[in-house]
Amino acid sequence: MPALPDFAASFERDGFAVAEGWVSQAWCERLKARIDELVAGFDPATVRSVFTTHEQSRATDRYFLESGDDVRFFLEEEAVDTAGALRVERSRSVNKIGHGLHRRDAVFRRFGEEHDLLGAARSLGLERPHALQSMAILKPPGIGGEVGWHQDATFLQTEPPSVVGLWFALDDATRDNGCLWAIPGSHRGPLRQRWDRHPDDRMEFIALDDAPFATGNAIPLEVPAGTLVALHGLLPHRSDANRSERWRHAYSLHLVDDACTYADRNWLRRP
Ligand SMILES: O=C(O)CCC(=O)C(=O)O
Repeated sequence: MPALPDFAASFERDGFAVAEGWVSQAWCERLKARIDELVAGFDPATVRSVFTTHEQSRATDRYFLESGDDVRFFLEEEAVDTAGALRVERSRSVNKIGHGLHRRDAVFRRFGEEHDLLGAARSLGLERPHALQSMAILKPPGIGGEVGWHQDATFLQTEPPSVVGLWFALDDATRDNGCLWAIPGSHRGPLRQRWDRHPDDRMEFIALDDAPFATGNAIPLEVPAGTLVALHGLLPHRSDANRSERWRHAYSLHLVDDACTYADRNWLRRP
């Protein structure tokens, strides 16, 4: 793995840090091949959840709530018709696979070990990093949906906030195929909302601060395959829909600091 001399410094300054060439082409291909295998083996009829960060309805969905330590499939919003039937071929119907790939899938587990992702998180300030949630994000050509502006600390809550995202481009990510966008330095702003799990499993967004995100300062993070993008948990980020002809696969791992208190109200029960 390449050395990362100014990685932590830019992470602190901008709220994100970019390391091109961190993952070999061979590993990118291996992870994509594993994603293809998983998709080939899944039965769309079992899927009850359509992923979108705009919608609270997913909140009531047990399939989602119990995915924390499992390998489950979430469909693209546009992939199903009103009767729930697939409108596109299965290979392009999946939005993401989550949220326990890093524990439950041998290939993703090996990837984490070989790349010392816990060490990477320590270098970004986590004292006792705990890899909590993982996602293979497929962003299929033509249909891959947008992800709205959000802070990851909304979805993985510790006191104080500690979540860090390690996002790996498995394909070249450009504006055309829905690369990440971020607002440099905006991780110094407050957490805007929390996504709370109530004792009855109802989920609710709780407003904390109505300061708008300075989206006018947003920049696209166009990166080649093999790039690691580290994201501070308070950094607002998003991605566009993929209306291009090219895939935009990514793997995303979220870690929290076990030196901080993990809130009971998190959607994800710690395995
Ligand atoms: O890959 C994307 O489009 C969004 C990823 C993201 O928001 C995350 O990993 O926190």
